[in-house]
Amino acid sequence: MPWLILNHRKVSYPLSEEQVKDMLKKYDKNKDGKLSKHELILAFKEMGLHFCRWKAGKTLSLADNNCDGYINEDEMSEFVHYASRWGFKIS
Ligand SMILES: [Ca+2]
Ligand SMILES: [Ca+2]
Repeated sequence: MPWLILNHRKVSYPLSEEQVKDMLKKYDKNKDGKLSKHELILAFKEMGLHFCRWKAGKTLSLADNNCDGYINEDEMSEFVHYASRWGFKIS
């Protein structure tokens, strides 16, 4: 299992893949079990990332395997694998 460190307001702490998924699920505002582009933007903003809109679009183009325009739980795992480029650090 990958371990991630999220740099958020200068506090770094290790995160497992499950913890990252739990964090993302909190932003599933309409509780449909998947993240829309709008929900991704909110999540990235809260995580303190820059270029949230661009990253939300990028997340959909990279991780949306079934091309329905949403990120479901399986696809969140895809996100975790490349999230290290965006201020997440794999220790
Ligand atoms: Ca949703
Ligand atoms: Ca999808």
